[in-house]
Parts: sequence; C-alpha cells; structure tokens
Amino acid sequence: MKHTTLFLTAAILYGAGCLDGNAQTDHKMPMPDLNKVNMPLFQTKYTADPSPLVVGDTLFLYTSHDASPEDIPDENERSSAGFFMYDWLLWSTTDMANWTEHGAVASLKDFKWRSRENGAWAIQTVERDGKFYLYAPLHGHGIGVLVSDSPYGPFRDPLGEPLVWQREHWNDIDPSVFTDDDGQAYMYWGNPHTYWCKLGKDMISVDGGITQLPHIPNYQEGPWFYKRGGHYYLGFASTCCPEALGYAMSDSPIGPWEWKGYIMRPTQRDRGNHPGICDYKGHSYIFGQDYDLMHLDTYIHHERRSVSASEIVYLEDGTIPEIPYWLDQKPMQQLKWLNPYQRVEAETMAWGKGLKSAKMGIPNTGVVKDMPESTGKKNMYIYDIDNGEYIRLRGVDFGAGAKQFSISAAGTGSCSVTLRLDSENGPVIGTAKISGTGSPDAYKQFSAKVKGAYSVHDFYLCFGNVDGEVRLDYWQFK
Ligand code: FUB
Repeated sequence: MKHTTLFLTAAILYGAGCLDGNAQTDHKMPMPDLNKVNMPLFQTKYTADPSPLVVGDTLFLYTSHDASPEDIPDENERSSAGFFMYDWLLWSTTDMANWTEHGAVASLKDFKWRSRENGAWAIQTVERDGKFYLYAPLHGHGIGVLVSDSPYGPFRDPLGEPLVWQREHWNDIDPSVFTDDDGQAYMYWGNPHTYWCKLGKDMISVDGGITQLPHIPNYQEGPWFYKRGGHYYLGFASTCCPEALGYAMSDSPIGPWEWKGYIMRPTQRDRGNHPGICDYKGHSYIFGQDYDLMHLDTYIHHERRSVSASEIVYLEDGTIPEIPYWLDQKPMQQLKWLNPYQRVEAETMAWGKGLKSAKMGIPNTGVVKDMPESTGKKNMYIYDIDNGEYIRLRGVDFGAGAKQFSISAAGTGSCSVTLRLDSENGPVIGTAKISGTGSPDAYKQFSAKVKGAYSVHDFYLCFGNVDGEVRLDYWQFK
C-alpha cells in the first residue's frame, strides 16, 4: 500500500510535467539511470535541429544551438520562452556512445547581409567533391550557403546574398540538400509549406524555379531529404504541436510524395522536433530533438532543446517501423570501445551535465557582434567544474591494465579528479590532484598512479575539492 501511494505520487508529479510541454510547474525530471535510459547526446550546450554527415570513419553532427540563459545578451530576455539562436555547433563520434564537441563552426556573423541578430535556425551540411556546403536559414531573409574545405570549417559565404529568398513570406526555413546518383542536387525546405528547387553543379546556385509541393499529410517543417535502396524519402517534423517525426516516400526526387507514417509518434513529453537521418557503419539512425535535458532542471517551457538519437530499421519495402519515445528506449548501442591509451579530449564524453566547454582563445560571449567569423578546428577545453560533477565515458577498453593517468589542465584554481569505473560511485582506480598553474591558459600535466583498471568499463572522471577555476584540455592512460 505504501509502495502504491509512493508510486502514484511520483507518477502524478512526474506526469504533471510530462503531460504538458507548456506546464508552468517547476517539477523536475528525476535523473534517469544512464545505463537504462536513452538520454540526449550533449549536455554542455542546448542543441536542436540535428544534421548528420558521415565523412570516412566519422559521423559528424551539426546542430543548432539554443543559448543558455546566461548567454542571452538582453538580461530581460533570459527567462523568455522563445528562440535565442546565434551560431551552429559541430559534434562527432566514431562509436555512437561517446561524442566529441567541436564548438561553434559558423554563426549569423558569417552572413554579412543578415537582417537579424537572432535566428540561426536549422541547417544542413553536405559534402560534394571534397567541399562542404552548409545551408542555413536566415529567418525572414531567405536561405544562405557557406562553403568550406573541411567539415570543421572555416566556412565562408561565397555569394554575399541569399541563395533563395521568397520575400512575400517567412516560410524559407529548414533547408535539406541531397545530390542524386546522376549528380543533380535538390534542396527541399519550408514551414508550413514544402518547397523544392534544383541546385546548380556548383551547389551555390539555383537551377530553374522554386516549386511548392501539394501539402503532404501531417507535414509541418524540418524536411530531411535522402535516397536509400532506390526509394526517395522526406522525413519531417509533423504538425505542431507536439511535433513528431513523420516521413513520406516517392519514386522520384520531385514527388509525388506519399505519407507513410510516424517514425516517432507525437507525445506530450515533446513539443518541437526536427529529424536528421543517416546510415553509419552498417546501422541506420534517426536524430531528433526534445526538452529532456532541460526537464532535469525544470518543466517550465523554454526553447532549450536537446538532440537525441535512435537506431531505426528499414523493412523490405523501404518503410520504417515506428520507434518509441527516446526516454522509453535503451541507451544507444556502442559500435566500438574507446581507446584510453591515446589522447582523449576532455570534451569527449557520453555524459557531463553541469560542465561548460569553449574553444581555446575564443571568448564564448553569445553576442553576435563580438563573435569571430567561422574559425575552423580549434582545441577546446572544459570549464565551470563544480563539486560532484563528472565526465562519463562509455565502453573504455583498458585491456591488460592501466598504470598511469595524466590530464592536461590549467587555471588559477584546484580540484581533485577521482577516477572511477562503472559509475560515479564505482571502484576508484586513482586520484589526480590539479593545482593552480598561474593562468587559465597555462596548461600543465597532472598525473596519478592507477590500479585495478582492466578490460572494458564505463569510466568516470569525478570532480571534488573544487576551489576556483580549472580548465581541462585532454587526458590519457599509460
Ligand atoms: O530551431 C528553430 C526551428 O525550430 C527550426 O528551424 C525548426 O525545424 C524547429 O526545430
């Protein structure tokens, strides 16, 4: 009886927040067991609008960036519910469990002709002939394109003006680009209507006119256009709100499109959504967005979204069976173990809530006018470390045994890093003490003897005795 009452109370409290994305309550989602629940991929920043791109052995994921309240320039807006989006982020993985952050790779500042200082909405980056094209909506000012020689950037604006801009409305958002086997590239986009056009071979010009599609049932926004097994697919966010992940199929790149169903059904636990779909290392994945990271802090609605992922499968006829909501799935299957005997960036993690990250030498101001132009690959560091916080890495292969741990850190403060296996309370294999290096930019190595680390375990760097600012660059075992 006691148990039933407790369960009901918990269910009511939990459900009150879960059942209404707009609920003005301050309930929080209890921290789920990371071994059992498929949580959002990134915790150092709020992310949305996932755009996967496989290059060689690596899955890159470009995302939008919902500013954290402290990064919103106007203090009066910091508790507002709306979108505050200034730049676009890049993340990568080779195992689908541990992700490395690469920071902002482009921002509104890269488009000199932009008319607003907020509105870095959903992008897609594609590769063609060794060049990387980042298609970006400049809300209310059409869709622009940036080009780079590397997936990390720096990206430059080759046009100095929008690639497409239907001035009569604000529907030009969420571009998705796919190049067909015959070399013809297409761009789909739009909310609430779907538009498409052909792109020139240079990928930065429109070939012909813009066509508006007859409405696809349940289409709202966020088209994700691709081809697989001879079928054309248009994944999309379904009718708002809550948006879910739906899809249509066609035998031709220009339609007609047939609604095929939901990949993930609408649920009151989510609100906005946006699919990104790809194949990687013999598996198929869908990425989408939710509010589950923010729900660990509050159920009061803000556009502070987080990207989650799930494996999907295709049936023989090309259709995609539905998958449950992210939180109702097990964690993603890890595709290979992480090697701790090579440099591992501090910003490589499976989980690390409460921590922040930044590119070295670039102040993370959140103010467009002060942002650098697209910077390309830069080393990053982890900061804003508090007692009790930790970095979790999944599936680390210690092999025959590790003897020594070293970490590159800087700062005027100090902290201890307790190295644990399996959980944040698991067996201790060593403790490194980081002491002041005299400057937040003067990195030094701190090491610890290690005992008891053999074979494959989840690995935790647990922070304690924090006094002042410490920055972490990378770590490695011997
Ligand atoms: O992230 C801003 C907008 O919200 C996107 O452009 C839409 O797809 C929706 O995710």
